[in-house]
Amino acid sequence: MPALSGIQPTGPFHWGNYFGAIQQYIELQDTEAQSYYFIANLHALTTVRDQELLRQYTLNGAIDLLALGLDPDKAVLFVQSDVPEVSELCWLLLTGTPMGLLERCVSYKDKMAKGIKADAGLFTYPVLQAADILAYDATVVPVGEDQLQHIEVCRDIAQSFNHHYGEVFTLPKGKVLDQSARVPGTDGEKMSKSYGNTLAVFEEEKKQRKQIMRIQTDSRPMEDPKEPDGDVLFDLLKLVGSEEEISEMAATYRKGGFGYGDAKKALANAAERYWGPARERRAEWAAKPDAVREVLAAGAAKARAKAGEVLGRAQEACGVKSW
Ligand code: AQP
Repeated sequence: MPALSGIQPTGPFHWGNYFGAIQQYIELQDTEAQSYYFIANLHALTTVRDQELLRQYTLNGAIDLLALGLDPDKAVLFVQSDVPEVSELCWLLLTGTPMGLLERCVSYKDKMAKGIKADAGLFTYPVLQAADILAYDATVVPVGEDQLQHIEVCRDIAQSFNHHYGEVFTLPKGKVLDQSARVPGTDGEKMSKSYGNTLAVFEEEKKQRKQIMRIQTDSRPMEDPKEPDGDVLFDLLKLVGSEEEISEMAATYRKGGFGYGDAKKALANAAERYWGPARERRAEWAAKPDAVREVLAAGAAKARAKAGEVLGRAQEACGVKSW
């Protein structure tokens, strides 16, 4: 059951990235036959146009994953652009992808609705993503809920290719965690870099505390008892708090008469306890960038070997090889 997932280096990773996806990578590396995780710098090109920044974010993304517990002895960690076979596979898939399939993608439509300028890269993003997944015969794709539709698109593309040319691709399935499939941001919407509502995983303590203190809360009187689930402060506390803290906070919400300021302080304290050790591990990896580059080079070599095999299969099947 090979697992695969990618994450864009478009800025510091946030709680949504971690609890929706990265946490699953760490768990799966101990259970899956082979896991592949990559820094999706080709996808990031649709939003990051500053080459130095993209380089920095790419290396930083790898450092972050290592600090959060990704173990290069158990999982293959690499940078997307180091595996050119995937871009070639993407072209083979693009030629059989109906426009309508991509036009229905919600994440594209959401970005358009928010006034984000679209280019062909953003529009065809799900096809490159399909190539990323199919190139490794991945069966399990750990992601946040926002990506499930893209995995369905990947299955559609693979099925149509298989139907036309024979059984070339393995069909993948998305895997989401019920409790953190859609982590809310500081405004209650889905936490997302492009919405400016993120809490960064490796934020400096004081800054994170300030961001938490500014989280938007509802305007109901503090005296009213409240249902904790669905409240952004409580939902975030459920991710980083201890069991005891969570059940105490739930009881406080239900009783009423408390200040949101206290809930925010409790959340900030729990967050610091949760992220503090990873921040220290991050400093250790950040001090040895060449060791990180070695990990990525070794990962790319393994990834290329597998992607080359699958690309060869696809090329044979559609007649652009052995002519
Ligand atoms: N809020 C979230 N809750 C749960 N999972 C999330 N993911 C992202 N946001 C949430 C998951 O993180 C993985 C990497 O996603 P990505 O490469 O799309 O990362 P991103 O660009 O940082 O995600 P954003 O912030 O949502 O980006 P934009 O604003 O560009 O769309 C994926 O598995 C994703 O599901």
